[in-house]
Amino acid sequence: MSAPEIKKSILDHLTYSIGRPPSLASKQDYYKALALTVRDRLQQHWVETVQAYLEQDLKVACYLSAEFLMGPHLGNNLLNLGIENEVRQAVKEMGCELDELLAEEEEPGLGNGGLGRLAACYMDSLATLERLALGYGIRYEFGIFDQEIRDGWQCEITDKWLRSGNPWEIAKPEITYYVNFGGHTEYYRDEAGAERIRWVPDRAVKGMAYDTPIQGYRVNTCNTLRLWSAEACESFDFQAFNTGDYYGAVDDKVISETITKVLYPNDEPEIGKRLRLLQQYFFVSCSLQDMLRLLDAQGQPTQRFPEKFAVQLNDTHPSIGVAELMRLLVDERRLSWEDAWDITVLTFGYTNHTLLPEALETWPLPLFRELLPRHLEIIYEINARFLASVRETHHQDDEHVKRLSLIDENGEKRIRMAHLACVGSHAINGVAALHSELLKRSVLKDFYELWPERFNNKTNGVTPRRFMALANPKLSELITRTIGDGWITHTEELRMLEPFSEDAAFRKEWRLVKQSNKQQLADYILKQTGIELDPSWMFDVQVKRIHEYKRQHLNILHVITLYNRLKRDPKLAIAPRAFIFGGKAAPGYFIAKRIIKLINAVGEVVNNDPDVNKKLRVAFVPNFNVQNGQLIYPAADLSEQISMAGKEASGTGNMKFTLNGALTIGTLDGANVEIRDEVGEENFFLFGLTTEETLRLQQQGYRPYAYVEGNSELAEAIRLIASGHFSHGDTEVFRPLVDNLCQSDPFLVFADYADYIACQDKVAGVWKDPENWTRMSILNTARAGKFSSDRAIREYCDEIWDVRPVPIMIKDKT
Ligand code: NTF
Repeated sequence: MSAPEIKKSILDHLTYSIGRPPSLASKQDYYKALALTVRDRLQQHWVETVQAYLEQDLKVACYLSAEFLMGPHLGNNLLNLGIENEVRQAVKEMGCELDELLAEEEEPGLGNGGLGRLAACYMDSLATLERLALGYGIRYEFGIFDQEIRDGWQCEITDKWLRSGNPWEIAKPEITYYVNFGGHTEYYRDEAGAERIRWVPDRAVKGMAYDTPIQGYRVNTCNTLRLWSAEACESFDFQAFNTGDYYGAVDDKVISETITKVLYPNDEPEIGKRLRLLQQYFFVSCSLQDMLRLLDAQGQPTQRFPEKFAVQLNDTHPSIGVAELMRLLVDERRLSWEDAWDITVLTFGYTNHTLLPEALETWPLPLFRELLPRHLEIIYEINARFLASVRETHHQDDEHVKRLSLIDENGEKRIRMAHLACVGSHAINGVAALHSELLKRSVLKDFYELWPERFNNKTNGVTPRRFMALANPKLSELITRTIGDGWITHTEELRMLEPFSEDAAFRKEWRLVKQSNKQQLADYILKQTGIELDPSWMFDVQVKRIHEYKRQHLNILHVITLYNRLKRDPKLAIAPRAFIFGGKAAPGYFIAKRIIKLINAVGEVVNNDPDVNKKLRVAFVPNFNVQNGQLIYPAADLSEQISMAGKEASGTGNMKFTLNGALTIGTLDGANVEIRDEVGEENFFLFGLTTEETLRLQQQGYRPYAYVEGNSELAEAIRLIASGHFSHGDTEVFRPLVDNLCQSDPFLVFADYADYIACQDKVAGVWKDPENWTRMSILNTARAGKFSSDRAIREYCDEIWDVRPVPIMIKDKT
């Protein structure tokens, strides 16, 4: 597509789609006209992709996820289509700057963090690797809240991402499904006189599809992200209306539409929320009905379902799908239980994303019975058959059987969704080598002993398109100029950079790129926070959800330690550092919100004290999201991956930093272990207890206060926080945090403190030798190829889904 063609299309869209004469058009209008121009192009590819699917007997990967954290579409689509230069020129001729139009896009924040962003990276890789795929999820009207910082505290602002419309989605009013809730079940006799069960629901909502095209990088494959939006079945209950109950009539509509209103802003699920269960069932039912419709449309028998669809459960959120597919096959399609079960297990795969016991989803039985009475019966039946087979073939004792049961009978009875997912899937995986091992040893041990062959590891990955080529154009240009552009789809080729780590001229260029990225971030931070950062300082960055297990408070204890050292001796020669934090806390997470306040409070003191602010600064970047993440990762020198060992399933931010040449300070947790293996231990700053050591320490009876007594720097830091030094004398505000650490410290912050500080001192030493630091930085990028989501998706496709590449030809280019 040439610049003149693009220009014409934009002008056409201004006239015909938006209805504004160019002289009156705003930046937002131009952005939309450009987005529609790009979307037209995607649609051509999309139509060809769907055509290939219809003509050939192909298998599709269906990724079921309650979250898709896509980030802005425009820049990514221009990159993947390879038309950025043409578009830049075209809009320039119309008096616009492309960067200004890019800034007009509201990011669709339909996810909390790692889990939702992983789904987005996987969609990019599936299309780029020319694998047919459907992403199925929820079209939340309000995504993750926008975070503002007021007086150091997090404030949550509703995310109205749809307020100016969404040019990337196409509503498909013809693709709708009914989803039932509530009511009861009853026996009846079918035509043949056989006794069957039917569900008599007392409510229904309609789910409508909104499709977003997902374009692969420089290929013709364009897949679909299909998000479901809930609508009332009829806008009015006419009977209620006629009897004069106007508000009652609208009520049903309001309740129905509530289902897809808002994303739950917790990265670790909270238990027992009724609307959350409704959301999960709603999108899963729509998605499975959609697959069955696609199967029918191709004239395929139901038995072939697993040959046509591989359905991956992104955590347990969609795991009700196991019971729903059984219901659709047994109740609606009248398959035998045994046939339906074979189909179900062959179809599903389950990915676990967390070991935190409080995050394992369970639903109270009464709630389940009220909303999904038929599914409860189905789950009972699955459980009965499962436990019978366990008793029979594995001779398990009662205790064992109890532990495996889909129903937790300790206290209030609850359905264990992870157990349902395990029983209903032929493949079960964790998201990093360590995590997959720990799964087998802890939360899923009993299932592993039953079916070791179902367990496997799929280490996470991130897309190098968005997180390198798009986010870091300068580094990408340098790399491409040096080793060619093959790395964008074959990140293992980054290895070719290794010898250049010994090339002083190359190192200088590498440093200049980093410097320029840091300047850009410093400009952004100044604008957002008023805090000035010097790009010649070390940028020490921790961005991720705020969570105790991720230990942002360990990081801030290091800041306070340096502050104390400088206060004691203002002439102390320490390497100047900017500490950059970012991340949202769940609105109801009391301690996490106080950690944000503490970071800002320490920042206020440090940044305004002339004794220290020439060597230390602290900035909290508000509203960390995909968009500003793309500014942050390329500007980091040091990546903080300091979770307590055994708690972070994988992490994916760690990979984004490494690919962009940051060095990591980290524990042996999640994918850090594999990052260190790849880049070499000499290029990684390791500290902290191992998983085994943390378990041992906690078994022995961990006494956090002993560490305070044994370490004067730690004691001083804690004393300062407690004394109100960072809170204008207020000794109450951080008391819950300090008490929690001193009395229980569930994530061993104190136990790891001394080793962390020692390691940070080592970091500072290495930083003093810029040539060596740069050498290590280059080697980090060069050896991080494994962490591309292309590698991860190839493994899923080859080892779990059996989904092959299908090159798409564009037949008629007019
Ligand atoms: C997250 N899990 C983990 O906490 C991260 O370590 C991991 O990188 C991502 O998943 C992606 O695999 C969750 O968000 C959840 F919901 F499972 F707790």
